[in-house]
This record gives sequence, structure tokens and C-alpha cells, in this order.
Amino acid sequence: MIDPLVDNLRIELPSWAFGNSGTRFKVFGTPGVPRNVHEKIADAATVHRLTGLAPTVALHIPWDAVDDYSALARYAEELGVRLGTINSNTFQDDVYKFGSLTHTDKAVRQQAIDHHLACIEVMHQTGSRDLKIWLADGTNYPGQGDIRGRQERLAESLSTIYQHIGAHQRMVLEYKFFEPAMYMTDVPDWGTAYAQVNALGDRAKVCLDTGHHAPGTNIEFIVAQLLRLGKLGSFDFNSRFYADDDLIVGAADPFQLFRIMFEVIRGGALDAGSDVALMLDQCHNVEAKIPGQIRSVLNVVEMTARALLVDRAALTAAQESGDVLGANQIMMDAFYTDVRPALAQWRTDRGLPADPIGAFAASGYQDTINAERTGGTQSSWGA
Ligand code: PSV
Ligand code: MN
Repeated sequence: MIDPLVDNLRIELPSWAFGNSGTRFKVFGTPGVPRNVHEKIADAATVHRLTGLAPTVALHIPWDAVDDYSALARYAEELGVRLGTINSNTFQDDVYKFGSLTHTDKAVRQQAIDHHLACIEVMHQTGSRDLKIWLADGTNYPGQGDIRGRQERLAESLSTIYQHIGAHQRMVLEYKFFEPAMYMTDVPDWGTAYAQVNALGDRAKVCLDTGHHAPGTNIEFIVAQLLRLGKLGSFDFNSRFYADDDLIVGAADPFQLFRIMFEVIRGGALDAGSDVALMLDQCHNVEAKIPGQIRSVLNVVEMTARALLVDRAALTAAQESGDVLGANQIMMDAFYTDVRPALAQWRTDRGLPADPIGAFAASGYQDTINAERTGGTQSSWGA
């Protein structure tokens, strides 16, 4: 019942999911939270050990900065995982108040460019393939900035960075329609991200964060279109109810995740050799963090397995004969099929725990890190 394509699934975990996080009102501390990147990687490796589906960890620079990245990569490998996407950060320094890669001041633009070149240097040492760029650049009031001038400067800055991307590396540009800028962001939508990366070359692609769209947006349409154009580089998976909530993927709308995974499969992005990266970009503000990541991975595999149940030949026949209700029923039959028992067996067959969340609870890992990780400063979103 579980399609063999499930074996191709790989879900990258964000290092920042294991740190403390919250809202602008309060960041709550949690026992056992990592104090450094090594402990974040150890937690991520635990998620992979229990699920078999999360072999890489994304880093955020400078939150996860270390002196020796090659040593960090070796440390990760000893724990059974690899270092993945490198996320740049041009949104926390005072100098970026009015923008980074789009800033009117050439010196500020250069500082932001240099940060990305430093990230590429990190990638050389970690063996990471992807540089992910999300910009906080934008304006709050009509007239505050020259929309077109900002696009031109963005294009120029991205082009400079792209020239330093190695032959086996890629740049992925993430879009977001609001926040922290409220009137206009400089990369608000997939069309802008596509236009910018298309001007650069084959190794520049779009990153689609599922939380970065207006309510009601048909995200699977964007997935289908970007895959068709060969420009979908990666996903940042999470759930939103209202804004960029960063909740557990599939929690708010499992059907949306099913529809997205159907288009991922339809577009060949789960086939062997596909370079489309599936990542989580989440925070666990009130729920337990490691089980929160395990739950997220399980939600993705469950909706993937359901999407693979769609009888594509029957669906095509129904579509071509104008059988509207029949076509819809084929989708819904797959969506409503409970694949959890079959996935438990799939895990058992691979030497993994049938119930990863139960296995985590029984492992004593949380008690151990609660006892060991005392002293020092806990990591949080932003460190
Ligand atoms: C901010 O919205 C954000 O959540 C983006 O989605 C990035 O991917 C992430 O932070 C990490 O920089
Ligand atoms: Mn994101």
C-alpha cells in the first residue's frame, strides 16, 4: 500500500526549530533546549534516527556560527546526519534598518553581499548545496522607497552573489508577501522571485515557504507552475492560520499538504535524482520541540503516502471525459485513506520504530538533555 516513491522522501530540519522561540510578547524557556549548534544537531539527529526521513540539518548564519565548519560537518556525520542549506541573515543588524541587498547606500549593499559571500565560504566547508536568501527588505509607507529602484538594486546584488555560487551549489530565493515590512516587501511573491532568479541562471531557484501567502492562495498551483518552469528549488514547510505562524506542517490544513504533495509527485519532484529540497521552517513555541519535529516529519510522509494513492490513470481518464465528480472522488478517496498502519509497517521493515513519538518518549533522551543541558545560555530564535 505504501508506494516505493516514499523511500525517496528526505525532509531537512531547521536548526532553529530546536531553540526557544515565541512571539514578540514572550519567549518561553524550555528545559533541555540546546545551548549551541552541536546540541541542535544532536536533537536533529535524534529525529532522523527515529523517523529515517530527516538526514540533513539547515543552519542559520550567524546564529549557528562556529570557527571550524569542516569539524562541524564531521561532528554531524558522526551523529548520522549532514549539514544542509545555509540560511543567510541580513535582518538583524542596525545597518539594515532601511534594507540590505536593496539599500540605497552602496556600502550597506556591499555589507549584505559580503555576508552572503561568507555564507558561500561556509558552504564550501560544510559541503552544503544551497544558499537560501530570505530578505526582510521592504517599506512601510507608500512613497517611502522607490519600488522600481529597489528591484534594480536587488537584481544587481543578487547577480554579484550568484557569480560566487559554486558549480555544484545553488541559490534559492524565498518570497514573503508581508512582515516585517508591511506596505511592500521587495520579494513578495513567486512571480518576483521567479523573475529575479530567472535573470541569474540555472542554479538560481525559488524557495516556496508555505506560510508566506495571503489567505486562500492556491499554493499547489504555484508548485505546479514552478515545477513546470524548472524553477522550484525548495520548500519551507509549516502551517499558518493567520499570518506567518510557523506551526507544524499539516496541522492547520492536512488537505492542503496533500494537494501540495500531489503536485510535487505529479511534477516529478519526488523522483530519484530530483533536486527539489523539502525543508521545515518552523518554531515550536508552546509544544515540545523534538516531538514537534517528529510530528512534522510524520505529517509530511503521511500526506505523501496518501497523495501517492491517487490513481493517476483513472484521474486522467475522468478529467479527459469531463467527469467532474468522478475526478474529484479519485482525489478524495486517496486523501481519506488512513495510511498510518501501513507506514508503521514501512518503518518496522526498515528497522525504525513503528511509533517514533512513542519511541522518543520511551528513550529517556528528553530526561537526559534536561539533566545535562544546564548552565550556559539556551539558544533561541535569533541565536
Ligand atoms: C522569516 O519569515 C523566516 O521565517 C523566513 O521564512 C526564513 O526562511 C526564516 O525566517 C529563516 O530566516
Ligand atoms: Mn521560510
